[in-house]
Amino acid sequence: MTYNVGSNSSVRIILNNYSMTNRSQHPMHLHGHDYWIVAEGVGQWDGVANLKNPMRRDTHVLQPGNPKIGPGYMVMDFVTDNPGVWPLHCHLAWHVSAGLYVNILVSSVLLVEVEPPRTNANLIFNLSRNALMTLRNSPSLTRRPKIAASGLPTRNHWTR
Ligand SMILES: [Cu+2]
Repeated sequence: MTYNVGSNSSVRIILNNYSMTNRSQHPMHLHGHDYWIVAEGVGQWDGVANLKNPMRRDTHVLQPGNPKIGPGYMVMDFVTDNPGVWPLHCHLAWHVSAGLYVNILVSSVLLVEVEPPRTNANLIFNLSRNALMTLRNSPSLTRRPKIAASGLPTRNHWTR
């Protein structure tokens, strides 16, 4: 599953852990960005965010819930300064295998302007082209890629 956060300059994600009885914890890891933990706890978040001195993390443990109080929660803020398709997942291998994984799509319109590096250009261009085929259906996408007949990237292979 992919969540498209569009062109928002920052994003807040609230994660809940409904593991009440087996006390499962989940070290949640986001690729491409560091995030701030602006709140965490057990039960219903009261909406108060610590914006003065929040922890900056790339992985943070989402604590289990309590059957008498409610689910565990963590509230994460991050600045969307890195266009891409970024995994957000539990870092326990068998949990991510079981599906505790989503993609966060950041700034897809800017993503299509990323110039593939010259090294391994063929491989990277083909991967980019596959990604662009998917992105073509995005209603917010106003720019279309021009697929070069040679399959090689050139400096001017994007149309505007
Ligand atoms: Cu986990």
